[in-house]
Amino acid sequence: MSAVNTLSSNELMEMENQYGAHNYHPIPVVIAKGEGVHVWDVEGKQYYDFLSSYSAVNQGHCHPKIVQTLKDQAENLTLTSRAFYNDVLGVYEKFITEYFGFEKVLPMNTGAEAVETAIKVCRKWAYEKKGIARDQAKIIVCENNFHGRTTTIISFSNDPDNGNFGPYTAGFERIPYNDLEALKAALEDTNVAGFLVEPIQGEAGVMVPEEGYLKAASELCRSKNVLFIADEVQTGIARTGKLLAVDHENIRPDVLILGKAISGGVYPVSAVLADDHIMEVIRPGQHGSTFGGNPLGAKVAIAALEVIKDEKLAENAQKLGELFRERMNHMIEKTALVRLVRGKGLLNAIVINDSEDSSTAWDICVKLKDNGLLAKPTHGNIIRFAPPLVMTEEQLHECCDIIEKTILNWV
Ligand code: IF1
Repeated sequence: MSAVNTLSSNELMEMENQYGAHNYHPIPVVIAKGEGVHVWDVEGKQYYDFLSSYSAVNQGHCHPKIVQTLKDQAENLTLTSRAFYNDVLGVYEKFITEYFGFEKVLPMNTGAEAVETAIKVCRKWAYEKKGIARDQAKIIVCENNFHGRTTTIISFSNDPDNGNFGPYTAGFERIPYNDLEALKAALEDTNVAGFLVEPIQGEAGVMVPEEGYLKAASELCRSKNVLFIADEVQTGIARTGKLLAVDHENIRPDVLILGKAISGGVYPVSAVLADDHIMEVIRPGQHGSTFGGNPLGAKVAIAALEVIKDEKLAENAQKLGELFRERMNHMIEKTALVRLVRGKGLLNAIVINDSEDSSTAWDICVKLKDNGLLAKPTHGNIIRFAPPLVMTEEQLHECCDIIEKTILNWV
C-alpha cells in the first residue's frame, strides 16, 4: 500500500496535540487506510480493527457497495434542506420503516441528536397523549448509561467527568440497570413518560442484562402507559447477532433510536422510529436539522442496510461471537490476568483482573497494537472487542491468537 501522506505518524500525532482540543486520549496509532476488517497506519503496518469505529463500521471499512453509492449520489445531489422535497428521502423513509417495522421515521445525523429527538417526542407525547401536566414529565434512565454528549444527555449520565458542565436539564431519574424491582417502583410515579435504555450497556463495559430483563421491562412499561425507548445506536444493526439487540427477546420498543452502523460509518446518519400515534405529536417547525434526511445520507443508509441482509452479517456475528467467547474462556483458564469475557454476538469485553491497576488495560491495548490488533479500554480495566461483522472464521482465529499471545506473555 502506498502512503499518500508524507507526514509521519509522530508528526501527525503532534499536530493533533498542538492544534486540536484535548477531548480524547487515543491509542498512539495513526490510521491512513481501511478495508474490510483491516486498517493500515501511515507507515503501512496492517492491523485488525477490533473497535469498528465504536461499532459504526459493522459492514467493514470502505465497503465497496456503500462507497459507490456515496460517490454516485454525491455527483447528483447532496443536500436540499427540508425546506423542499427531494427525490430520495421518501424512498429512504419507506425503506427504513419497512426494514424495522415501524410506521414513521424521523431522520437525524448523530446518535446524540437521535436520543435528543426521542426525548422531545416522548415528552410531547406525555403532555398531548398521556395527559401529564405541563413540564412534569419524567424519563427513567439507568445507572452508568451512555447516550451521547449533549448538555441534556450528560445531565442524566453519572460519569464523574461530567461534574463541571452544569446547570443540567431536569426531568430524569436514574435507576439501577438490570433491576426490575427498581423499575417497577419508579413506574409508580404517574408522571413517568418513558424508560430510556440500552439493551446492552456499551460504555459501561458491555453489560449484558439478565435474559428476560428487557422483555419484562417493556411489559412493565406497557402496563403503565410508559414509552419503552431502546437506544440501539451501538447495539443495533447486527452487532449482537440479531438485527437489533431487542430481537433476542422478541420485543418491539415504542421508540427505537438508531445511528452509527445504519450508514456503515461512511456518513453520519441517525434515526428515530415509532408508530404514528406517537410520532404524530411532532408537527412542522417543532424539530429538525439542516442535514437530517439529506439525499447523500439517505442513499448511503439504504445501501448500508442492504449489505447487512445481503451478507447475512447478523448470522455471522452470532456465530463468530460464540467462537470468540469460547476462545477467550479457554485463554482465561490459563491466566490470572483476565477475569472474564462477556458479550453478545460481536460486542464483547474482557475484564482485566481487579488487582491490576487500571493502566493495565491501556498497556495491553498498546501491546495489542504492536502485535497488529486495535482495541480500546473502557472504564479503566475493561477492554471492548468489537470487530467489523464481515470477518471470516479464519480471521477471527488469527485475532484470538494475537490476543492470546499478548495476554499469556504478559509480565
Ligand atoms: C464518543 C462508548 C461506543 C452510544 C449510545 C448514543 C450514542 C452512543 C448507546 C451517541 C455513542 C460512542 C460515542 C463515542 C464513544 C462511544 C462508545 F465508548 F461510549 F461506549 F460506541 F462504544 N447511544 N457511543 O453508544 O452517538 O452522538 O456519538 O453519534 O467518543 O463519544 P453519537
